[in-house]
Amino acid sequence: MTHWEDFYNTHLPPTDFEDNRSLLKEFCERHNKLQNRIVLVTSGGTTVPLEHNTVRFVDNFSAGTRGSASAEYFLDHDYAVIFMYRVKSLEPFTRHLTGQQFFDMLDITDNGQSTSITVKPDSVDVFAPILAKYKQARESQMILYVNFNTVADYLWLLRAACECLAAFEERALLYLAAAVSDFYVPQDMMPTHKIQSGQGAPTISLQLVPKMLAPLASLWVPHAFVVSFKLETDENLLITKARDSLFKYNHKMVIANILQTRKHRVVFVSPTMSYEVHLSREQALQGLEIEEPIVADLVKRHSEYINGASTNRQ
Ligand code: 9Z3
Repeated sequence: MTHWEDFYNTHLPPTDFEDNRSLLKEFCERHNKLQNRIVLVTSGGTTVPLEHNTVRFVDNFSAGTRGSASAEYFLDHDYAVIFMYRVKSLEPFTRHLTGQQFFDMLDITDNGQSTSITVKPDSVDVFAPILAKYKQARESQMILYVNFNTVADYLWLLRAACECLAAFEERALLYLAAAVSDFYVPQDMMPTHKIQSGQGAPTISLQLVPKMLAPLASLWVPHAFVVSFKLETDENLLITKARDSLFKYNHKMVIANILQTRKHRVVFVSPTMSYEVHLSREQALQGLEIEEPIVADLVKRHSEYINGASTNRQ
């Protein structure tokens, strides 16, 4: 496996990297001065391009539901939120109005002189609270959006965000819900142009992506409350793999989930305990989202962690 430092030495940052780095710096400095709590929410799947001029790529499953819903709940708990997401995956607030839903809420009228667009009366009740919360978050500058496509984009942004979050020490929470590729084609092993089918079926050799949780938890943000997600499809592996990850990277919490049941069941695994958070059928039917209790539980644990740290320092 490539060492994490070699990865940054051999992979160019994305073209908009410096712009995003400035945005991250400015956002973090402002919220740190205000002594706010901050959370980095990663969301959506990373891609692995197979060609430099990318026509084909390998993708990781994630719609971005977990991350985008959680970002909204963290805002409700007064956290400043860095929402780092895959381009075109779900985003906080707009996630409630996807596809044609939004257009179906609107009316258009044309009296020959002017055209006006209005929200249908029966849609106002749905749209107004979402819009109000969105406006509140944007106008109070409590949320910053940065996005990625490839696993390399993601890893560059992740490190840059951590560099800015380090100053928050225990007040920073990292909520790593993005589905990050474990395998990739290194840039120096990738063809420039589209792979041609005329040359026969290609054999594509994937390498292991370095595990960035290691430097992240031990070097980049050693005082932060770091929570990672573990996605499995085999229930028999779920808890063992979550424990392995905690043991290896020494962070605070792994939230384990199975692909098919992720919307109504997760298991919190910490070094000292494990417990399940789940939604009943009735709760799901009432429209409750599992991200609400997940975030509420983490906010409580984060508070205990911050309080513990200040007691230990006295
Ligand atoms: C998750 O396990 C997320 O909960 C989901 C959310 C991706 C399942 P959706 O976006 O799905 O709501 O559709 N994320 C972590 C996935 C991951 O790649 N984790 C790595 C692993 O399991 C370790 S950090 O090895």
